[in-house]
Amino acid sequence: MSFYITTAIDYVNAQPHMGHAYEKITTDVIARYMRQRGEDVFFLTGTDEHGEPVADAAQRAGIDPRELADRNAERFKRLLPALEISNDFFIRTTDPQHERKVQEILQRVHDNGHVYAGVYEGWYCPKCADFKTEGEVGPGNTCPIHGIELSREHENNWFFRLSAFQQQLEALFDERPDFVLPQARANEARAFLEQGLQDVSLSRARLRWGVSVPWDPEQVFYVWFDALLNYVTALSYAREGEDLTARYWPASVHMIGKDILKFHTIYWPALLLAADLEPPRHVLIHGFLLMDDRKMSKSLGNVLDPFAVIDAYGADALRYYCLREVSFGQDGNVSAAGFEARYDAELANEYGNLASRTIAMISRYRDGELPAVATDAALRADFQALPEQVAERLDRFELSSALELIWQRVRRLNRYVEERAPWQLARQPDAGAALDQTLASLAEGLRVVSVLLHPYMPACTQRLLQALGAPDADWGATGFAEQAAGGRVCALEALFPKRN
Ligand code: ME8
Repeated sequence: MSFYITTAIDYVNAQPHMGHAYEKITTDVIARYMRQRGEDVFFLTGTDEHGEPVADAAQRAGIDPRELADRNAERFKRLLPALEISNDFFIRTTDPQHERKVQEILQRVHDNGHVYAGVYEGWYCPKCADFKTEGEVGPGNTCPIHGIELSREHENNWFFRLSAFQQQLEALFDERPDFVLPQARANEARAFLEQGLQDVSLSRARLRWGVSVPWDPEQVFYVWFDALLNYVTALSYAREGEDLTARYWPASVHMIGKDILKFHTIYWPALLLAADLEPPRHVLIHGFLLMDDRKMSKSLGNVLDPFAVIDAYGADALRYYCLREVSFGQDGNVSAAGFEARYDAELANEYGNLASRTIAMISRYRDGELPAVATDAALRADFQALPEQVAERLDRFELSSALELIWQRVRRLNRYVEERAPWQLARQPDAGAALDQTLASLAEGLRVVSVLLHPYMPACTQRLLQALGAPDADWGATGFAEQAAGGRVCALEALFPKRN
């Protein structure tokens, strides 16, 4: 089955911060899990380069928007391999192929009768690039997200007949209770819909930095329509000489943050219907990373630099921390102290140390030879239903609770070492068989948790599986064997070295 997953595309008005990294990581966990399951996955991410957010930042920096976009897009692009993100393509909305396709699709929306000329009179936030309804305006006519004063706009532009899609969207929400996930976010989208939809501006008259409207080249498309369409346009040119649209559309999952829910759960399906395209299967909404209970954002100046954390501790540690510390779907505080605590206690100690001890004991007591004996039935029983339970959660995109289940088994293995005390068995001349069973069971448990942890921490789990002589990280390898396969272990450098 094809599985197409996307992240939001990031504004290039500033450099990437931890919130951006978080969204890439969570999406990557799902993409890697689906590949483990043998699905035909396509994973898209990229940058959103038009509109006021970028044009205004470029003006403040005294440079051309294209120069700012080129400079910052490069940084967002560099973040991906640094975080071990397995995306299949990186789209920039300034790609000429994207721009042409946006014009083609929106021309179709126009020709289908969903566009008309009108006058926009109301509030606008240039940072959100959002025309605010009266209900969305904060006290003193401010933006509730950015806290800045909104501008009063009055301009002739083209309108998209969003209101005409009220009933179709209601039907979509009725028929597909999992269209928006988690459920609480679906309720939020539904509440917006129930206020009654109003038509929205499709173009901007005063802005030059955008895709020009083919039937009125004096105007550019409103950045959100240009940006949303990336999910479709990318498929037409991501692979040279090939159009992947039929293979991957409709998208399986759009991963986004909660601040852009309205655009993805209301505007986007309506626009797709207007363009004779199918809405995506799921819009999956994550919460915000906070620092000291405030949203991390460039304008608030409280950003953690993901590059610095990766340089110091590696991508796996950052990926693990984000998924473990913040319950997926909710907001959560992150901090350097919190990161270090989990790094020491969970990664270096519970997992890293378990791995080094296991390999060291097999080397010392069995000369690196894995005993090919029956594994411990009691330990095996504790792993019995694990793959199914993890899959059940991951199929519902419950990323943190799946990780919690796996981590319980990491802890179980640590207890097993203490219970069996292999160093004592090694000193007893008649305990050879017990020691064989203990080492084989430990290695098998470690192998299973590592396969399950692979989507979360791809690099260190791969290293460990190699060292155990069992590199297969596909889903078929998640079962705890009754009979250990044997083989040899090799030396393993510390997965999570002690911090200085
Ligand atoms: O909204 N914690 O771009 P963007 C978690 N270009 N996620 C966060 C976050 C935080 N502190 N801050 C931002 C845009 N995000 C548009 C999207 S999609 C067609 C166009 C998330 O750079 C945010 O919720 O402001 C969004 O999903 C993504 O980062 C990009 O935000």
